[in-house]
Amino acid sequence: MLIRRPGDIAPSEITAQSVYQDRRRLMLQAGAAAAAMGLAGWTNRQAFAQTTTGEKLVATRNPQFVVMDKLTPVKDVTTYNNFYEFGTDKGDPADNAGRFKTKPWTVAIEGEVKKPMTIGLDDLRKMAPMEERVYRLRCVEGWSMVIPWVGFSLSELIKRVEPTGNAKFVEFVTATQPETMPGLRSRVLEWPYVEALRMDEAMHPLALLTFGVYGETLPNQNGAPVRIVAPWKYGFKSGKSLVKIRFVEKQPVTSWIKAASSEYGFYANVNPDVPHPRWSQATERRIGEDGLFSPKRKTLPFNGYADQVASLYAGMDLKKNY
Ligand SMILES: Nc1nc2c(c(=O)[nH]1)N[C@H]1C(S)=C(S)[C@@H](COP(=O)(O)O)O[C@H]1N2
Ligand SMILES: [Mo]
Repeated sequence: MLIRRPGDIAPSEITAQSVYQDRRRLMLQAGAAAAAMGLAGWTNRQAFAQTTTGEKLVATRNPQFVVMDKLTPVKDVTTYNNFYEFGTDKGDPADNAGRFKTKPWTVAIEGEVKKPMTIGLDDLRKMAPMEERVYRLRCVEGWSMVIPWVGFSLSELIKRVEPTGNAKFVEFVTATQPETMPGLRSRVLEWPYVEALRMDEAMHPLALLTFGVYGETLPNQNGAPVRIVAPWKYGFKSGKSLVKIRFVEKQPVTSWIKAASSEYGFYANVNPDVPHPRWSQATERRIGEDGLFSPKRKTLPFNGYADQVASLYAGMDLKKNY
């Protein structure tokens, strides 16, 4: 028999991206049978721990944007979250985001553009072909994940709305639904959660307008129905549940800068050489993989994307522009 027990399979083999896709197809065809035959356990859980609301998103994997690290199990991706609008504990978003309303959904695109528009989610999704990309995500708190997102480059949207010469920054305004977001009652941050990128950063092909994860639409706790992912920056730059994209001339004051400008800067590029004032950023813990006693994992400059993005910051002092 070719059936092997999970214990016989090397972890690297189990979670390689290609295996994930093959397994996904295989499991869809023969999920129950495979489970009964002994491929159950965490293989199955990893493929299907997705929340029940997810719909399949057809996407083509773009190998140019796939890191080879082991994928973080979907269970961790969808239950260990930062989404302060739903509470500040890691489990709060998964526990509290169930009532969040994502239908109907529109995104207003305004400011310094020739073609401002308010666009419905379905039309937004059709702006460009969906791709699957595997990115590292590094939170400023010192943990990281490896996540298979679904979306397309934000630049696709930007090109269509034709920014004027005055557009120097892009501001992302995220949802506020007081009836469904218990965290809005707390004053940890100023709401709405606002983030921003410089125009050239927003145009970089890595900056992903993201609609899904693990082959399905985003769970609410991950920023449904549409969010940004800028993988070379600390996770807080990647605003969830976008309702407005504004093109502006002046550098926006983001929620985290308002909350603590000495701790969180505008650029927030992942940088092991620039410690947070209260902790080092030299190492990280990979969620779902590294335990308390695992050796420290080195954090990479620009989260490992230096080859692709370092030129955006040529001549800039990245200690000053943290
Ligand atoms: N609207 C909003 N977006 C947000 C946050 C938030 O609290 N509110 N947290 C950020 C932080 S700190 C991180 S690390 C990432 C986490 O994304 P994930 O939960 O999908 O891994 O979302 C970012 N986007
Ligand atoms: Mo974060």
